[in-house]
Amino acid sequence: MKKLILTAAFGLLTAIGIVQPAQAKETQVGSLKIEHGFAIETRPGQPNGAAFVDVANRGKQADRLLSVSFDKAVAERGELHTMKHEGGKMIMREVPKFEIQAGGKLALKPGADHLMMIGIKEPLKAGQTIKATLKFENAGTVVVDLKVKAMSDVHKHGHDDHHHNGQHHDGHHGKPAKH
Ligand SMILES: [Cu+2]
Repeated sequence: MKKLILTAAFGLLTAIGIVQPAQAKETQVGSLKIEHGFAIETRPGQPNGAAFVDVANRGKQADRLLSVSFDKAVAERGELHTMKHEGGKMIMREVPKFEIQAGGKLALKPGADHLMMIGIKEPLKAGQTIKATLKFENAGTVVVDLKVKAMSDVHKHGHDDHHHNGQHHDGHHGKPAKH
């Protein structure tokens, strides 16, 4: 009981912005559990960035992620992106939604489906925590924390990110990538 009260108090303080949790925490909305939210640090002048979350659906009904948005001080807007092989290249495409099957999980990751931050205001720095607003068809709207990770922390997890980041800058988002 005591723990419950403390948790509730902490949640309230977090909601009004007094407590900054050190770790991006998991968030529950309806039958969805959202966790492991992160974004990748950006270089000065880099216009766009990528962010990721895991969404587990413990319900009996499928749900859909319809949109993502960010604090205006962080990024102008957000898009849902997927990666597709086209003519031997990986191309990013905006999609209208991501499906989360009943009992299933949506796992966004570098080189695959991701959240795109368009029009970044200040470079994202590793260690920072930013907020993203996710809008689901059934579960509604929820704000989640995204921990900003260093590029080097993300790259060691797989070779696919390389293509991903290359495409971010060679593709419709502008500048060439430097590695
Ligand atoms: Cu993208």
